[in-house]
Amino acid sequence: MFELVATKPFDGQKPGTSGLRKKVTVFQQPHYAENFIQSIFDSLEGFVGKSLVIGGDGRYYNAHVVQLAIRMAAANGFGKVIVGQGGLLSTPAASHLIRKRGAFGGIILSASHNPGGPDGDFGIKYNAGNGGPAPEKITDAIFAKTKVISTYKTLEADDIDINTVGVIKLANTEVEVVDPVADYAALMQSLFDFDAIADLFKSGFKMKFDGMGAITGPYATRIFEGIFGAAGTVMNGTPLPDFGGHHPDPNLVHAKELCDLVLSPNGPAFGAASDGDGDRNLIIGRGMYVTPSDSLAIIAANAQLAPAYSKGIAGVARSMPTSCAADLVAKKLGVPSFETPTGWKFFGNLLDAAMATVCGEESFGTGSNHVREKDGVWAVLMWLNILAKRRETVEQIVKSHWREYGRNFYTRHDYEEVDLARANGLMTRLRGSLPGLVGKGGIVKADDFSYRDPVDNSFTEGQGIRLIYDNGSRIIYRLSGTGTAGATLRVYIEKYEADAAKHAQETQSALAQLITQANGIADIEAQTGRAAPTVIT
Ligand code: G16
Repeated sequence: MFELVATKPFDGQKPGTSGLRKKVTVFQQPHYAENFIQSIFDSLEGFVGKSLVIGGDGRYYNAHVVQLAIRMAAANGFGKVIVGQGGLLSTPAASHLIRKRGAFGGIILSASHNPGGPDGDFGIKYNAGNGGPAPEKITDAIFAKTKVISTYKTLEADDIDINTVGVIKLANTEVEVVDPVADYAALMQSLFDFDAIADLFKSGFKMKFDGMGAITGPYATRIFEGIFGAAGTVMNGTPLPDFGGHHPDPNLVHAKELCDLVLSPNGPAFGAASDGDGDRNLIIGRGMYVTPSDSLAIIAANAQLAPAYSKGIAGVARSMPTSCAADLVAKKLGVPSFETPTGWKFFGNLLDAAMATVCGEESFGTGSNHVREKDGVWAVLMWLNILAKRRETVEQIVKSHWREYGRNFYTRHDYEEVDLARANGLMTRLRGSLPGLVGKGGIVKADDFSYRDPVDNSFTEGQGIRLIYDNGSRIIYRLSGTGTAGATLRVYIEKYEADAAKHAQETQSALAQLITQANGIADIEAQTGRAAPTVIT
């Protein structure tokens, strides 16, 4: 029944910012997914007889890879596999399940916010026993194994029924199929004041949540409509293999239907969306979009309104390109703030060591120590908890936050699918020009960001070029680690404004001068052939 299958290495199975992401057609090559999964197992030690959580966001090819991952886990000696019903688990729910069940780790099948369907993207990532994305020492080991792999272990067995909750035996391994929502919903109920939120809805408060045809539909429906009784809240709530044609990236461009609704004069008071695998979030109030960086700062400043955080937070962590707004809150609260490289995996040690409680990234990710992933529905519930307690509008909350702390104007310009060699050339040229930039036009620091983890002392470099100005403004350039075609250049631009009389400016105009400088310093048009960004958030 056990089978050892001969295989050959594939080029380019290097995990990026969050696991291995490629086109579905790349994953469909014979042995491609199997090679990567075996390389994960070959990089781990001591899992025989232990549990592995498996689930994904339901995108095209999920159903196939869930089955082969279960067979391979059994053949490699896991004693138990815990799988979400229908092969579904949101990324934060998978993180919770790993922690709750004391599993050895988990395999999450997702390409997150990237489009799905036969021509879309697919992805596989490994999360460790703390529930968080594998740290770099494991992803480096996995990549090394993918380069030398010659066999993988599997079982000769038919697909098993994962559509029914229950326990099935597969060779020596027990496969437990679980309700993907129940444990997660109970966790949320333990963190937030559900009674206060239900009262808010009873008072006539209206909200729309866009599941974007992806994984969070069932979670949002059970919690917002089921527990809070807010019927009609969820739109695009059924997870579909192609996300119903949506690009499940919760931003102003891809969640336009929701944003148009909420920004309209008679729209609901509050809108939110989550991405393909449920870890990102978009927060929008009537007439007021909340940037992820502001959302992190406002959550940090108001977290004590939620029961789980009522005693205060230990610290705040943000990725380097995220605006410095959260640092100002941490300073006022008298708690430390941490600046990490992009990638949720860098928050894991800080959360495990209880040095940070709330973490966030400009890339629409916010979360806390309740799991080891960012968590879209958590962020929405945190906002609902704040709204329920403060009984102010989103706009009032954001504006009073700016009045108290000042406003960090912030934008990100993405140049997608740029030719890889040209994008690398731009970064190399920029890196070379760094020493000459200091002292010009108010630039006081120009470097390539590196990070030494304060917990395990691990060191990471080459994490993004920073230009820091004497007034605190910043321009940052980095190449995305999550794309699957060419390179995506991200340019992050930030300016601090203390004067409340200037807070009402439109973001792009407030940042216009810095944007021109950012384009000029990197010579973006000449280097990439692009006159304008493809996405502005
Ligand atoms: C992943 C990571 C995040 C990161 C984001 C963007 O998110 O988990 O930590 O900020 O990618 O990364 P990049 O700028 O390299 O594209 P997700 O939601 O895609 O898993």
